[in-house]
Amino acid sequence: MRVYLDNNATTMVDPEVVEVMMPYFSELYGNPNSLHKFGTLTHPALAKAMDQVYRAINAKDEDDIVFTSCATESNNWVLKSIYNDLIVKGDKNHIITTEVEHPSILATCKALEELGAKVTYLPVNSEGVVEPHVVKSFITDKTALVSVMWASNETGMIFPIKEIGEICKERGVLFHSDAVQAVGKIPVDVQDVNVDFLSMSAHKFHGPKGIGALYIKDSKALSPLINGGEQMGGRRSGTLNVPFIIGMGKAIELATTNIEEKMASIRAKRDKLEDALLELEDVMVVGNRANRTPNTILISIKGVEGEGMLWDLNNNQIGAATGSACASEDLQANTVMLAIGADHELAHTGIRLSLSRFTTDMEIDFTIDEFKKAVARLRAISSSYAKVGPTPGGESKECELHH
Ligand code: C6P
Repeated sequence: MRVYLDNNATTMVDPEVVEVMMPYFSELYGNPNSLHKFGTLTHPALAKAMDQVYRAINAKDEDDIVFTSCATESNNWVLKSIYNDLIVKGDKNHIITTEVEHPSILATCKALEELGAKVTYLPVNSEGVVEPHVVKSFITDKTALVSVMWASNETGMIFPIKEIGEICKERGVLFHSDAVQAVGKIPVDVQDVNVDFLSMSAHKFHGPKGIGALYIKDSKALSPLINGGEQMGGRRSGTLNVPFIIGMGKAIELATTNIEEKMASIRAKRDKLEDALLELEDVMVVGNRANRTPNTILISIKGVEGEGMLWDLNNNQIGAATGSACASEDLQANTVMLAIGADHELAHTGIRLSLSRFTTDMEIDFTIDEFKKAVARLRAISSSYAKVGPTPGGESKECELHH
């Protein structure tokens, strides 16, 4: 058996999604901007896909959604264009974000700091979440944008987006949320929260890689990141990626239809896995499961290096992660665990397990067995665990780290 538990990195494309995309490669391959039938024949499916994305997040106005190549592009677009529009050309100088955002936010902020922007990286609490009063206390008259993720890719913790949105509205500050790990996993309704910009990515909800979107409330002005032709109203140029947009539409529709039922089914499997792993001595899961996306567990296993654990699981046909896929090659400590106060040793013990609606009970049972065996094998050869041994009374829990 092979078990894929890295669905926060990417997901399998749903076969139903592949099916709707297929005709748009070699049959209906026209450029939608062409005036002949080859082009215009793509219009109905594109309009349907647009509608599917609108419905999924309850966007209302025409032109509020712009397709991009991925969430990294959506995030870069918002930050760089706000910098140009309100900092270079306006009288603001400040952007607020958090210490635990995805690198597509953090690295972009660092680049903007080099150009002269002032960026505040907000600390998070012991569960890895930024608290609304902290956001409020850092907003000044010079703040152009607040950017806070909807849910963490590392821990699954859901952020208080509604409250933060209200604070931004009161203070007249634009609010962006990177909702990559929320859309398709939990309900996201842009009418229910005050969010001006929202990033999403199809490959996180069983759509293809290489297609994302940016929701722009009331289609507000945002200078383009990519200049060129008049596609997407000149806001994002480049020939439309027809099959991928159609795939994203179908994928978001499948993920968000009866989402509560889907969440309950994934949550039951996640909780079964988590409860079983918490039976091990000296393990800790970051964050209260009630406030997490239903598919995610970030577990720390005392005395077991994350990379060693991954290697062992991989040898036993289980794909997991130590954290964000784009930070995994250089064997960094888990950045969210560091942000919530773990020391370097502990932050190297994090393992992220992320399920999907395709994860089966059999796969969970198999993972429980293999995971427990791997922990026993690795602890037996761990010099630090062997020296100190289990913590007396080291019962395991779902918990908060304390600074
Ligand atoms: N996170 C992970 O292993 P792209 O691939 O550009 O569409 O999405 C980037 C991105 C942006 N924001 C968040 C919160 C994300 O989780 C990701 C992708 C993967 O956690 C790959 S690094």
